[in-house]
Amino acid sequence: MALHRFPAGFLWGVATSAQQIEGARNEGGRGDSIWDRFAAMPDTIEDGSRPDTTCDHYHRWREDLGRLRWLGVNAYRFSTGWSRILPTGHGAPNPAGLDFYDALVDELLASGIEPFLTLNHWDLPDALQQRGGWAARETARAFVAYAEVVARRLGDRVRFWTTHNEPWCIATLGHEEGSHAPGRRSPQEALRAAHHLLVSHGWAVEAIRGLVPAAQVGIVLNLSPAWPASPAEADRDAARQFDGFFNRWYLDPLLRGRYPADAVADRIRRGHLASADLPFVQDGDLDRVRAPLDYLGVNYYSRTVLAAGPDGLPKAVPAAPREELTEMGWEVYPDGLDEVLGRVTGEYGVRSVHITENGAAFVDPAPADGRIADPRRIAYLRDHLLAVHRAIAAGVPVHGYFAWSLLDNFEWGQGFTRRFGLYGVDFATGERTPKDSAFWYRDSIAARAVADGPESCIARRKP
Ligand code: IFM
Repeated sequence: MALHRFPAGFLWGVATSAQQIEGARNEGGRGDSIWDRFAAMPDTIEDGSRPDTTCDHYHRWREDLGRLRWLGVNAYRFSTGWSRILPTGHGAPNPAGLDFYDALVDELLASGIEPFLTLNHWDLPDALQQRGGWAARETARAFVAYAEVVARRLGDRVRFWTTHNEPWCIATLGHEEGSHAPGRRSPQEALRAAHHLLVSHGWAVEAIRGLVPAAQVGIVLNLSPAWPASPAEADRDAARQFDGFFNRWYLDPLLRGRYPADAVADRIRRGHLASADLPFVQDGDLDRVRAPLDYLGVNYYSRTVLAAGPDGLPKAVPAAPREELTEMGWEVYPDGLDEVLGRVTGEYGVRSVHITENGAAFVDPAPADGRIADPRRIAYLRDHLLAVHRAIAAGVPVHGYFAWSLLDNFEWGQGFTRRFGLYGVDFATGERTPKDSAFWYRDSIAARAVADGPESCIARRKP
């Protein structure tokens, strides 16, 4: 067994998001978000649940902070609830909403924990959705106004700022597939939404830098290497198509100032665009979108293996036996993290990366003796941290790692059926129980190192 030490100054964190943990839907002046409305619609959430109370972090935040201190993290990634701060999306901010995050930030700093703040983790105020949501350019302006409100209040203490979390999910799951809020099914709206997210990112970077000169500003993308299911030309093209819309549709505008031509051509072929003249892009937009990033946040969970469907469209296929999948159906594939890191820094020239989410949902047993045994989650976290360590040793500038997630929480369309937490949560009582992975992570953080072991050697598979 060898111990793999991480550099001094590395950020060891955990991540959460407001809608998934806070609850207190109607308290403290909060307005509804699109997820409150979506979850109240029939057949939208797998277990019919709603995020109204979820982990009740709004009331239990001080004890949750104690958990962060116990873990020994030196950074905490959280999001500010947009509809808690701007209940109607516009106008005067809600003082109680701002006070909540103000106190959280103060307490984090007093505990020696760096706040790593995300502005948009999917909880668009429902009032803005009623005016068109992300498909409307106006929402991009509303986002910048919100960013300014938060930066004015917290910019004297918060150094790390993230504009959006996983814009692909908002655009594609929310506007094309309809499985996420706001539940739209229009590829054309999805393309508009993606662009408005990107342009609002660029505008917000500038606004935040204007208000907080020392800010480190970035965006968080969920990236997944696209592998063809076979060497057949059709499968290789399926992988290219998937990569074009999942990864490059965001990486290219942000880092090169243009949309990927082949992916634009795919959308024209599918009838989602009339021509390569993208109607939603206005003069100067792409220059703003490519505003230099202080860091890129990478959320990595798995690779995606693609075959050509009967219609020629990419179809994700299972790439591993059931026992190598998490409860999300995602293959455990740590080598993909090396691949993503190599790509963003090599091909795209990113100079600083934080792994802003990485973790796994597994079925956990009931607590016994005050803890929950979760060996598969430990193995998952360890093997991905070892991938990060390999990347750093190879010279890749990775500066932080945030385990997803501190607590079991509201997993969007899957409700409370998928558990990612280092702490188990009994959603009936709010009681939290540490999992063995929490103890393991705490020990690793204390040692600033991760130990490998015979069982950590995941075979390097090819499909
Ligand atoms: O729970 C989500 C999170 O909100 C965004 N990234 C993926 C996680 C697991 O699905």
